[in-house]
Amino acid sequence: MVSRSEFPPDFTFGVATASFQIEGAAREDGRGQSIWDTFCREPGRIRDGSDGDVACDHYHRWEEDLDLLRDLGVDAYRFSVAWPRIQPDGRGKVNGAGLDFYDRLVDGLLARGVQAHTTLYHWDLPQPLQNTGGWLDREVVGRFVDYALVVAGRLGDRLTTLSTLNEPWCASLLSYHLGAHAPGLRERRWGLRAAHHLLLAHGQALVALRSTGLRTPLGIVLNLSPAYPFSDDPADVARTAADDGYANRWFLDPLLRGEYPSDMCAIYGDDNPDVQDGDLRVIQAPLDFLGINYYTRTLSSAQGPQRPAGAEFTHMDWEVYPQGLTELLLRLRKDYALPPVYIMENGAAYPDERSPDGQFHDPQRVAYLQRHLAALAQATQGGADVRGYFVWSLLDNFEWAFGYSRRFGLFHVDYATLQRTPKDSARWYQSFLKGVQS
Ligand code: IFM
Repeated sequence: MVSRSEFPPDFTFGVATASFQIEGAAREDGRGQSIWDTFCREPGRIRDGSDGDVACDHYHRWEEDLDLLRDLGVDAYRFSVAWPRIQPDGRGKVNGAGLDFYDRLVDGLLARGVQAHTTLYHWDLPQPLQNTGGWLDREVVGRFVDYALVVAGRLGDRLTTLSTLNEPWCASLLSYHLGAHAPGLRERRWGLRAAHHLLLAHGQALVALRSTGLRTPLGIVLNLSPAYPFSDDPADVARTAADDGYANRWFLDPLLRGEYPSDMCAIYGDDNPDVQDGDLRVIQAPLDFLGINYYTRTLSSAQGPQRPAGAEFTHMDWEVYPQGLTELLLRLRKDYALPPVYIMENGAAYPDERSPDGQFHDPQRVAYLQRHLAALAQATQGGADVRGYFVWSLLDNFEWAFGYSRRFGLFHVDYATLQRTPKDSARWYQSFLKGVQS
């Protein structure tokens, strides 16, 4: 049981999406190619062999999608801007048609009484920048700052928040070390170098945006997965600290303390990134807010991550562990000087099927959302300064290396017809937002 009244009256509730996952229109109106267009063409990278060429066709159906948001009754919508629509070459010439699209989108949101929360980079790097090394090349930092200034210059006056990066862990370690995301490289030192350049790009963009007099609150969004020891065996406990360092502290510490965690630097040895004088001061530029994406925890052991017996798992094979959200928020409050927090993503994939009555009944997703909202309410009552919560996602969409085989949406998307159908979870969220107790 959770109700809206357990949250402060000005708490923001929304839903989130990202450009590559929903827009489609991959070659229209001057959009350039991104690293994900390339990655999708490489055999074996995407589980169902799909790509983002059409996705949910949001680029053409954005008005219909904004009507869904309005009817859902959300306060806010979080979306990302596709850098290749704004600068097809990743540098220099700005594509006016790309900027116009987001300009219309923001105006369309405001006309429907929905706040706009924008992310500048949700992983679709222009391919021309990858051709010169992508995030391995320090030069990209300056290109990101230029891009950030262009977008903020056009949209900034109407945005409620502006985030530089979504989940730099995914854009660096998952992509350059573990090889699961574009560009699919597999060297730890590359993952760490990419992470450093992403953090530097974030910090430099913050400094540059503030120097323009922009008043929009600025932040970054991290995916955090708290690590718990499988047992009290010292080897499991040591692995827990290392997993936490790899996934969480490697990003939290430089952003909020101006240093990389020394235990992890000792583990990484020669793989540590080249940190130049002044880099960490820039990375530590004050945040107006910290965005957190929470889905699950890690259960760490010396043998690798464990699956707890008797636990529930989503279609991503992620454990459903709501109390991890409460504990994470309370721990962060204790360990860091935290700015206000937004939960920028939380949600669950389940293999939704249309029932004989034509509807999508998704009780597991409803329960997942209820339980995580209750965990969040508990954290705020325990003193965590959280200002908003966004469900991932408005629509079923392109789930990266899983293609279209994982559905996170409140609205089902039929990829043959592109028809959107509300699932029970959409109706549940709508009544939660209206204040109905459930
Ligand atoms: O779909 C992704 C999103 O792009 C980033 N955060 C996690 C989601 C689910 O995997």
